Amino acid sequence: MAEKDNVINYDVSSIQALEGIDHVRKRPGMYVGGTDIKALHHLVYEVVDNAIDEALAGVCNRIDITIHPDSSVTIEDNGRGIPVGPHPTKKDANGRPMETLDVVMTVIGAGGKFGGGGYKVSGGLHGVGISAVNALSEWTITEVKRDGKHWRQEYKRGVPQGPIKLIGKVKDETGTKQTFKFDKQIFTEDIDFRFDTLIQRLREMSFVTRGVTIKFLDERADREMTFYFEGGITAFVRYLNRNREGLHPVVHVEKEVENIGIEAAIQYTDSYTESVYSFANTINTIDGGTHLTGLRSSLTRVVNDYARKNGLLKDADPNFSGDDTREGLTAIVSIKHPDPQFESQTKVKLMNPEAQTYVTQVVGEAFSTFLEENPQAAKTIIAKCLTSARARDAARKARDLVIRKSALESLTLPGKLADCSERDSNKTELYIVEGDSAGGSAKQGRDRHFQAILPLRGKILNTERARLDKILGNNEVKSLISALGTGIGDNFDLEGLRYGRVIIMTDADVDGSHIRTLLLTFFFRYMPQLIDGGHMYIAQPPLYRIAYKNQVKYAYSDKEKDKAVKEYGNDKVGIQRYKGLGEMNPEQLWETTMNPTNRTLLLVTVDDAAEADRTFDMLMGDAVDPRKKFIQTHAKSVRNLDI
Ligand code: 0RA
Repeated sequence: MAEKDNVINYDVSSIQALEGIDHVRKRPGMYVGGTDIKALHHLVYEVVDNAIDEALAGVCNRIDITIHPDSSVTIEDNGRGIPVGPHPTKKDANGRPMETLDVVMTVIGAGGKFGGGGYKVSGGLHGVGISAVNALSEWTITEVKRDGKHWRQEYKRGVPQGPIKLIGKVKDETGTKQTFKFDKQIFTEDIDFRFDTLIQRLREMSFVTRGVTIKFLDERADREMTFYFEGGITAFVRYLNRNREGLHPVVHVEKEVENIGIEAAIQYTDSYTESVYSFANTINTIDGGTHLTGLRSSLTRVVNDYARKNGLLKDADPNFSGDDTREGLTAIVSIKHPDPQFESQTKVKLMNPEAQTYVTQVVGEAFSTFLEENPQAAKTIIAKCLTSARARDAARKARDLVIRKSALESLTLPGKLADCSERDSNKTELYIVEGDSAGGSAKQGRDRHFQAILPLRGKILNTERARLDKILGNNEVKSLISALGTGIGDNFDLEGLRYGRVIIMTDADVDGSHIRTLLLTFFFRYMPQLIDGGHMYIAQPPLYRIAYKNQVKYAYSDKEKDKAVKEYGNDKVGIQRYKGLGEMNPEQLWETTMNPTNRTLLLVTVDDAAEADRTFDMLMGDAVDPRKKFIQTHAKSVRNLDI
């Protein structure tokens, strides 16, 4: 090779690509936020985000996500397909143009969308693009259908394995198919993709990306779910209000201002809670931000203006507060911004100030027009706000009274509590157990010296639907509060806590997880200090008992069960699947779940609890399996093998 070529070598793109890949692999934290399970899921989101971008550009209406048995993941879309052919500027080691597909897949920071106009809105991981996913994968196989051709390229740890191959012809089809296997050299913890985590994210994406069919198949467990939403966020609002009475039809507005897409859907209901969600580039901004502030403040302003103008608020009446205009409000605000600024890398709070200005403007205009054109609805909404304002005052007084009373009652311990003898709360534990029969086993199996048992009957009161004064009147909740000894709400005092560890022990089934969600929601809303202080835990009962001759092993996952069976050599192994805690005798429950030397406890973090709270808010119906209802009421074409 001529010397001249070597000079060029120093700044050619393929070398930049190699250095970039190296950097991602050395510093995954900078690109995907670390190497934990959250980071692992980010890999999928990043690729899906790219497909969502195609959908948002109006050139893709199908996204299929499949987790294979080896935990490799395929994401296939029918978008335009990643461009194939020589790249206009990037050069390879010999000074020749690089393959565009390789640039998109390997050059860190090249992003994807260049030249073709249109902005990237889905806000992939800090904008790093699929090249970071590729770099963190043991292997990636990319297939592109574009311009009548079907291409295939393979990468190992981000490096192309030879030239791109033409593997066939296609008719009019276009699209991209990415399969990647995350690299165990990078993700060294024993982690794997979680169906529920992915489904939650995909569901949110489908709500804010209307008209796209998102199919998710988990081949590891043969579970499948498909989302399709024609109505976008209007359907989302209807879904959230499925068990509430809407006071008027959903108000929907969609407008573009200064290249920023703004969409909102609003409906007041007869409930007492506010359910408002905000999205920026399809990402659920769980900590809100400027777009959410804009939505809320514009509603308060419009309601006050209308009420004054129409004599519904008298001169002597004070304005409605934000709390008054939010009671019973269900709303979604979703913005598509070419340059979203987030407070942190985890993208939970939007910071762009102009988003607030434009949302206030667009929502204010639309909602004010709606009130003018629908005086009957306007009256009902304002009557509701008036009631809230009055009730707020009365409720405050009533609440104080109930709290004082429950503080007094908390001096007497509930009858159902099987207390422990130790008094030093640094050493004690309270097991909150679902149902009387499991409670019985736990009482017999425990170490009564330091372990106390509180059985709860059935599902505790649905905390989202009721007001605090009602919740405090619920017997199960009352006994929980008095057993803990801390008081509640403003009167909460951690000093009073009678048990250093509060452990939720429920069955490993759907009902069990429902009850766990309810309890976590209750603690999150009314005793967050317990979670903050690291006092909340979740017990981990085993799923299987595997007996072989006179040996016994317990397995806490299917993987562990398979491993144990293999170790025993498969023959004559007795496998018992525990459907509930009640199926374990007291000794087994002690050995597997309560004995500190054997058990595993999960520490509940504020994140977990917030997640439960959101799941609860978004997904829990009162009676019907939420997913079932979700599918029946809003999806047009849905298949679901999960229920
Ligand atoms: C670069 C440019 C264009 C599209 C894409 C990348 C693209 C990337 C991914 C990743 C997964 N699916 C994808 N689909 C498309 C624009 C192409 C054009 O202007 O024709």
